[in-house]
Amino acid sequence: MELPGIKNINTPNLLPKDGEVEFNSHFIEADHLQELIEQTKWTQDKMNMFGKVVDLPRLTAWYGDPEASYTYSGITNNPLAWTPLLLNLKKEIETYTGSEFNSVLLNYYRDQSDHMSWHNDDEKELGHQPVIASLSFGEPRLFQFKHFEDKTIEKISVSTEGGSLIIMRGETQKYWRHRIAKTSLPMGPRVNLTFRKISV
Ligand SMILES: O=C(O)CCC(=O)C(=O)O
Ligand SMILES: [Mn+2]
Repeated sequence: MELPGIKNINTPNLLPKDGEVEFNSHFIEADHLQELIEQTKWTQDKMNMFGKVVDLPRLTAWYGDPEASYTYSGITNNPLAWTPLLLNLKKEIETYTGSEFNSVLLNYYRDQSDHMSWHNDDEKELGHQPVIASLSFGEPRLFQFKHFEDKTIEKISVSTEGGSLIIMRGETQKYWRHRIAKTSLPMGPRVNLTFRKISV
């Protein structure tokens, strides 16, 4: 299912320059939404917003190899041990991408008000030109890219249907920010898995 006004096209590169974002709208047939909601040890993290401590607008969890600890928005995460499902999904994505991952950040967007603001994943633990593979289950949400400097380029939008995969490579994190936009359309749950390789 696509969001109104968005026509998804499978493409080796969504970006016109300065990075690579591969989009595959039907990477996986199986729907693991309920399993992931129920089996994941979700955490409600906090963030600092204009001097106030508030809840992050989504739930998160971090799984991976024991040594793959990671600092994200000022929070240090020690990974939980891989579940069989997460390990299987990791292997499928490794085979498809030809890249290796040692951890996964899970994001649980409970409804339309959960979101993720503009950011780039350029933490030093991810290394130079990281490959980040982002797999989605559940409701489609608007995933957008915005160039850091070149204001003549319009935002690029895809809808992350259940089973779709976005792979960010090359200079993407250096030149582009991305987000999951808030929406006024009523939305059910969505779970997203971003596979990463943390240097240890
Ligand atoms: O939920 C998504 O698709 C995006 C997740 C993301 O950008 C992140 O975890 O850094
Ligand atoms: Mn990100």
